[in-house]
Amino acid sequence: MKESVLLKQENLHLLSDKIVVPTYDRSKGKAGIIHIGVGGFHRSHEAYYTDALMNETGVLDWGICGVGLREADRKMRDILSDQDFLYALIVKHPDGKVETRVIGSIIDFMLSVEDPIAVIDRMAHEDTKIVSLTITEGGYNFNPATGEFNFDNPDVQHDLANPGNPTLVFGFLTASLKKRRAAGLPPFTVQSCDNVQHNGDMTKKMLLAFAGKQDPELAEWIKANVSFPNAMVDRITPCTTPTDIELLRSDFGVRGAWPVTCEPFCQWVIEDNFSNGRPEWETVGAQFVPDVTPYEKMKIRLLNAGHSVLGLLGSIHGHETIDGAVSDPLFAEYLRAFMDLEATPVLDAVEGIDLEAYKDSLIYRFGNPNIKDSLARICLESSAKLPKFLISTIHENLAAGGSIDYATLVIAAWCLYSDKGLSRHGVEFDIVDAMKDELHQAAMGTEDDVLSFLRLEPIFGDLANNERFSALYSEMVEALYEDPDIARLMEKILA
Ligand code: CS2
Repeated sequence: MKESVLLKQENLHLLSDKIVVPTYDRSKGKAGIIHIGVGGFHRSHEAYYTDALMNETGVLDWGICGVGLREADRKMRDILSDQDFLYALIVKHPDGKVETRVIGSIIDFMLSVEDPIAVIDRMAHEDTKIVSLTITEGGYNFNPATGEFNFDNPDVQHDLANPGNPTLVFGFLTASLKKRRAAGLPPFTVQSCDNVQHNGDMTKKMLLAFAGKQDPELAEWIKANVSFPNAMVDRITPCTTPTDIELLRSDFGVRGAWPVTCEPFCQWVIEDNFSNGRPEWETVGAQFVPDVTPYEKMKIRLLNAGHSVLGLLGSIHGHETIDGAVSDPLFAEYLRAFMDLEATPVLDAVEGIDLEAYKDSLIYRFGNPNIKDSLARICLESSAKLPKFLISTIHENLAAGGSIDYATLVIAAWCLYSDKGLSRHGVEFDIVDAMKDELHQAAMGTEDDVLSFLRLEPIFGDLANNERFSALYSEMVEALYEDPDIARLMEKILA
């Protein structure tokens, strides 16, 4: 067997020439960006764009220092630091072609659980121009039904009482911005890269709520001086599996402990609103626009919601991956009908985008047989995702008198999923959700009170009191509890 090469800076020249490697001098890179939440998506998206920019232009001011705020980030930090912060990005095309590049834009990584002060100091350093975030939908700490900051969270209480020793992102942003202001430095831009509509506005609102409680005068300064560009981000990035690590070794001769696999498609639409300069990401394909609203709504309500439709219905049916579900004609037809009849009527037109073509492209992307995106990943943290991805569409269709059948079945399926935790064949789901217990408790009440699940007000708002919705939902839940053959109900809706 041919020997494989350990992924390290000093070994880059030994790699096969079919792998794209950083051509810039990483040792001279400055960390202009601090990124909180280095997971697969950050590594296939912002870090990829930044690496491509550094390769293309040789600019060195926009290196990335990763930051992990949770103990669970230690593994990523340890693996990346053993590899000089390099990792392989494996892009898998639908026709089987695989491209690999080594990403070099991450040049450092810090864990706040080891040294919170060092993280605050790094964020307050004059080289830091942007603090970007992928903290997942749940990380914004808002109550989805009211949209307000959740002060009941014990970690928030801790951070308010301990400004020098925070645990959550808002505590770190507040402490470091305070330091910058005291030092007379310009503030960094806070750039959200999560699937939250108006992600910049949302981050600003949450940060101002937190900082306003801790230091009202500082909150005023943040409000007046810090930019929070809204952005739409897109690249399907499944969880890394042992097969990816093996493919990297067998087909590319590289030993890397935590590569990232993703689809070829990549999109980043950003509002051009930065407090302290920005990389020229447009050189490598990002789009800067004055208003990102229509793009983000389109993506969240079609792509992310489409994923959730396949994720929950598909899990109950016994599918395991997105490509598996969408290659089942019933699921493909149902998905398209949901998009056409429920999601599209409440979307705004996007200049320059043909929605029909966009939907076709989503179905094509979902069908990529080499991206084995698991339904378990899609169903992760549904309580933070569904209010934005799907329930908002239901609310808007209720207000407009539009169709709600397709989405309502997904909510009924979510109730069964949370209650029994089993597919119709009895396969157990591994449910990961910050609200797992509440979801389970509420769903368990269904047999006594059919609307029990809907009474989770932070998720559903007042849907339980909406007669049209609750009547339809009750009928579907009853049918599903009687016989979890979800395909039968899908066919009925399609008929
Ligand atoms: C997915 C997203 O988390 C989810 O439910 O829909 O991670 C999706 O794959 C990305 O937003 C694609 O850009």
